[in-house]
Amino acid sequence: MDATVSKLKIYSLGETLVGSSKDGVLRGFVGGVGVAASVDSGALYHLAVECRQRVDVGRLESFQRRRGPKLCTKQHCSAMEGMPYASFTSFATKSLSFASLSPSPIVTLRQKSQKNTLKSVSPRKLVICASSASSSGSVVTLLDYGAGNVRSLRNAIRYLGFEIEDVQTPKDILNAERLIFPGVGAFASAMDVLVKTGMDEALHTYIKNDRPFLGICLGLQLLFEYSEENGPVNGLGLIPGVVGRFNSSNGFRVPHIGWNALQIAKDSEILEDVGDQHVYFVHSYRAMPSDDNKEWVSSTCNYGDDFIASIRRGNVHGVQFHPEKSGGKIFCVLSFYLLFLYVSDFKIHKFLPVDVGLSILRRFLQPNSRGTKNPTQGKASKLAKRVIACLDVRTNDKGDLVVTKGDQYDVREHTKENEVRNLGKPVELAGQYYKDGADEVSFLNITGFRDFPLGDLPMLQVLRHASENVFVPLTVGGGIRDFTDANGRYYSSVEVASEYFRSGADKISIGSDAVYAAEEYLKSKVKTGKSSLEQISRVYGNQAVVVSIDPRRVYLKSPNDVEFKAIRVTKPGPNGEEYAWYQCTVNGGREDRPIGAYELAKAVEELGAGEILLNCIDCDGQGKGFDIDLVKLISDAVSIPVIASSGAGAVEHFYEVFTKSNASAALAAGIFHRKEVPIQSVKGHLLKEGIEVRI
Ligand code: 1PR
Repeated sequence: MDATVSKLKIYSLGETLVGSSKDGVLRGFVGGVGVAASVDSGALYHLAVECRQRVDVGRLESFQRRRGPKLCTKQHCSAMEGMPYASFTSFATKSLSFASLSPSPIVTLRQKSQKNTLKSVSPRKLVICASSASSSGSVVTLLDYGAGNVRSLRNAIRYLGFEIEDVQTPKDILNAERLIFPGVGAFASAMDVLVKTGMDEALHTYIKNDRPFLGICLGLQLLFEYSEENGPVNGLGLIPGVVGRFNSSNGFRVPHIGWNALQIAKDSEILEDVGDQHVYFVHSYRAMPSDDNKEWVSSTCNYGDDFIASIRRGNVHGVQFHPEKSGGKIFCVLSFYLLFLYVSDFKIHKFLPVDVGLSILRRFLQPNSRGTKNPTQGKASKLAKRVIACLDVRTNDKGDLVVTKGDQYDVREHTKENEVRNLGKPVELAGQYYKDGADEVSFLNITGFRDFPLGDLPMLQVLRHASENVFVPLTVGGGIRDFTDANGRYYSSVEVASEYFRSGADKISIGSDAVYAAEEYLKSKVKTGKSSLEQISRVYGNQAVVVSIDPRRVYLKSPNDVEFKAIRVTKPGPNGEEYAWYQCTVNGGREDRPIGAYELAKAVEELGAGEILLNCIDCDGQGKGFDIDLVKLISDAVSIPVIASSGAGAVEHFYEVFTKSNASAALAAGIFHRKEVPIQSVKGHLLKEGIEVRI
């Protein structure tokens, strides 16, 4: 028996529990459930702790499925330092005999000699010794100037077990032990805030003093001399160079959205575990490597030209990509020990997976953590085609928020009850698709056009919960528009979008309101700047705004029969028609509008859309493949990325859409929900056929 256990690392939360024991009972003050290792004795514990904090039933359930504790050696234990929680759960199978967690109490953990059983202890007998925040090594300072969504980053940091302290004043920057600056929004407004608050000077001093710093995306760009974004606008001037816009004239779509490969230029330390795996980028501006800044550049990425993907000098790091969104698996040597602990027959044949992006963050947060010495060599070489899982969400007749899926947008069962088809729970499915390798997860609140999204708190809750465990981009759509509620309170579309971003969305998707905006724009040829699309993309950047198009095919005898763009279709219509145009609809396909998908796509690109989600009502839920004619038409018409959607029924359909059109991503719903085709089979097939995907 361990007579004394002074320090426990709790990996689910990563919080350090400081406790002591004369009788084998560990005492502490943390919340959550997880796995713990005693740093003193090398003993491994399973741990359930709840203390004045919300019980996360989902986690609790998964915890209870885990295998019971075993002893491990000191060596194993120290090797576990820095391991993310995800690694512990993968091989967990067996149930623990745990006393139930009552709503109020504290620690329920006891180690007994040899048997290592865990026992519930009455809270009365326990002494709270320390809060996790008292361990300064686990605190990171975040410079969030409130211009956008940094919830994903917060979630990722917490997931890795770190506490966050927010910068309130320039002094907080100077006092930070470790500072993360996740720049979001536009360059000019970010610089404006920094200058007005005096944080620019504090950042200068902090970085000049080689204090631990990680700038993400705009947080990297701001270190350069100036940016061409709405400028030129002066930056912090710490790194020689200019931030300029990608050039879309050479056929590369802007924004650069998706998973691209890094070329490591020098020892970057934080990228050590990554090798040449894909990481997630979403941006329209970038800095270029030059002789003047080459001492800084630690990796580049190619997208038309080589641009700076990361910098490093001493303790100062910056990444253009998003580690917090670059979930995905690498195999970590350290996991060997854990596997040893959890696999009873000791047949160890492979290493456990660790999230790519999170390992980058972890290396910054915990520089001495040990990862794999020789990064696993992936096959990443260029921008990967994305595979997206889509969850159409709505309230069913019982009032529960469910994932549903229609056939040609009809989501009701054709039974007497005519109920809404229920294919699962949104948060669970999103988590599952993340684990299965989805490159993005989209939530479409399909009744958002009639229900006010800010009144739809369950949907916001879904986002909040999903974003805690999903470390790839989350898009949410439905009901994004200006709104006046029953009390006469007016909400702008930016407020609605902001609430979605705050709740965990990385991108928002606009359907009906974008159609009205495009119609207006085409009529007047004037950009009023007042549409939801224009306003949201101005505040959050166009890379954060997707326009979802719901067109329906209308066959024609002649292309001249309509004023909108018509094409010769591959398969003639029911009466032998050789042409069709694609008529846009609003309100979930319920209302046809006088505008074609082609005209709409071009208009919304001009109005500030960063990406198009291209559905097709005819193909939706049919499983017969994407409408290649439509996807080709739209992906050739615009220079922003296009996501092909509707109709996927087999792995071959993904190959077809990527080889016959310029789609950047393909989205499916039904086949994933019904478990007919796993995401990994889609990716496996694409890889086999020579199409680069993130593995
Ligand atoms: O108009 O801004 O409120 O946004 C509403 C959003 O909800 C739009 O993006 C619209 O596409 C979506 N929506 C509205 N009604 C429905 C419906 O199905 N009744 N779903 C709906 C659209 C289409 C796809 C679907 C693919 C793939 N769903 O997202 O997931 O077709 O399906 P498949 O792989 O099974 O074929 P606003």
